[in-house]
Amino acid sequence: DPRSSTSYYERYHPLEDIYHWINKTSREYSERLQVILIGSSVEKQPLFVLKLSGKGHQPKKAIWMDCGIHAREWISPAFCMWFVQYSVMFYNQHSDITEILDKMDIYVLPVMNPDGYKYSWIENRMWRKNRSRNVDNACVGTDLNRNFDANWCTKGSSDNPCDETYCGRFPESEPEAAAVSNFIRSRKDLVKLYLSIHSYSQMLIFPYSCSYQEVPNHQELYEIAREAAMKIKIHYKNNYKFGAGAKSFYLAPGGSDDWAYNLGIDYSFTFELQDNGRYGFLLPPSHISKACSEALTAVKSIALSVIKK
Ligand code: ING
Ligand code: ZN
Repeated sequence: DPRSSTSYYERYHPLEDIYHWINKTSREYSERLQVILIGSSVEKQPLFVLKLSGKGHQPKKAIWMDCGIHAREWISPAFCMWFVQYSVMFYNQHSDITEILDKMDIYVLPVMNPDGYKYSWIENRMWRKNRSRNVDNACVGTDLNRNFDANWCTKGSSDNPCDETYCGRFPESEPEAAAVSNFIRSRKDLVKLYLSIHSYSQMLIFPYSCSYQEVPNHQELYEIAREAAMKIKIHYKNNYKFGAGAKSFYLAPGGSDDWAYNLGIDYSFTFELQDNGRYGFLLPPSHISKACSEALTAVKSIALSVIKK
């Protein structure tokens, strides 16, 4: 059909399509991909992780990457899908992804918040939180990126269920956050790099966001982020800011990146993809290709930096 000149990866997809894609892709590339069920959401949607691996013996060091913590950030699940497709297509063709996959397994969770994502397609395009009910409050949803155990529910989050940054009843009270935490804890000695993909504002953020304190390897994280941002600038002429979350941007306690860092994963980054606010969360499909390509450049740059340590 000449009218559909854009590929599957240059469109946004509803939740059911993403589940179908996970199934199809894992069967098509069974040599490279394994599906792991790590838990389920409040509304009992499965949380599927795709494990990407190259050649070589198990167990290997690993990279974790999650997308779609926040429902309305549609470019984020689109990036996880883009990344998986790129990896399986260009393994053994592009030296960078081949080297990465031969040295590290990559766990990709395309949609951490499936209930919220679905809700953002059907009911409210600007929904952010998950869809958990509160006992004595009509307001729905917990902010999953305030529900992790890192200075949980302090300044920069809210204990009011009606707020967008509601921290939940206790750390990991939400099944989506608990599933991710439990899975990573169970492989904590293997996971060397934690990546969490959000939008928007074009930033590469590293710990801490939950306090103004500087982490011990701040300088190293700063250099890794700077190099990744520089590559985006060179190849895509786009500007990404970078820095420690709270100091450079704003306080955000209970985030997954800080939790992962405190668990002992020394390389932990949150990406904020395109754009800078022109379209915000409503990034048009025509921008997916460039947004994902530049983010891919940054992911590869950071992964190769970590491998070289
Ligand atoms: N931003 C993230 C949030 O949870 C973040 C991540 C943390 C950004 C700290 C900047 C500083 O607020 C979005 N867009 O969700
Ligand atoms: Zn977000």
